[in-house]
Amino acid sequence: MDLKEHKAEFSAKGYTIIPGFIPEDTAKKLKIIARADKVMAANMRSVKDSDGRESKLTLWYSPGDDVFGRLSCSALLNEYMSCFLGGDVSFFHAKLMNKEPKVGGKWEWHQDYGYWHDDGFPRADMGSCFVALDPCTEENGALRVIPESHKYGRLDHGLKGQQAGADMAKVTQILDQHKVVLCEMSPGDALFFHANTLHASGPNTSDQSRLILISSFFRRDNESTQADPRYRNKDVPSYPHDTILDGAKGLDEALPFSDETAHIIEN
Ligand SMILES: O=C(O)CCC(=O)C(=O)O
Repeated sequence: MDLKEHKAEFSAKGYTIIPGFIPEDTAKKLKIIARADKVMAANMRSVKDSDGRESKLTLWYSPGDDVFGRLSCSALLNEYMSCFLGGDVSFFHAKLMNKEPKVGGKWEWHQDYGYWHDDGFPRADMGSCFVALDPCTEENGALRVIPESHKYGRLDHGLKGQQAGADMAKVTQILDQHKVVLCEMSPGDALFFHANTLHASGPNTSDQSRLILISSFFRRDNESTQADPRYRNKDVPSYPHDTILDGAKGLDEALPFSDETAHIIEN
């Protein structure tokens, strides 16, 4: 599929998968860097699901000149996201998310705009790019999406475990109309999805980890009405897509990491 076809799919279904968005060996090197990254580990938080199982995530609001920042700021990623959202985009945040073998938790059905709305973004012109660094399979908790759910507008969200979950009565109605798609992915594949697309994932019952990077964006004409600089347009560098590994290091400890539990976790 070319970019035009991916855009048509994104618009119709609320998501599109780009196989081999980064080369598989680059994804594997990113995984090795993440595994050894002491800054990532020091800024990692655990999020409990409604069964008490934990997922781990490290989230930052401004990209550094490291491999993860370079991927989030790749000119190609920016071009795709701007195309899918229909206008120039700003970086919002990025997060490395790990579900450890056997113990990693599930994520409830939710829309990202379900809680990003509370950060003052006027419209749902926002989206994310999920890049697989490990294989994502049903057993280790691959993402599931509900095609076309982005067309239903923002649903109410409440707390489930330490996660924001969408109103299940509404989700059930939507599920009556649309069949869930399990997004099994290989390292290097990218899933672009709209902020109103309902998504969830199961626990990791396998003996393989499930490490991924999610970079999130908002349209520049949709920055938050709040003064908080984390939610306002940011000027960040743009890197050629094939120079991701030139930032051959992990996260810088000076990055603005999330140190509070807004967004997805109850204090
Ligand atoms: O890691 C996952 O499986 C889901 C993550 C997610 O839904 C999110 O960050 O919004």
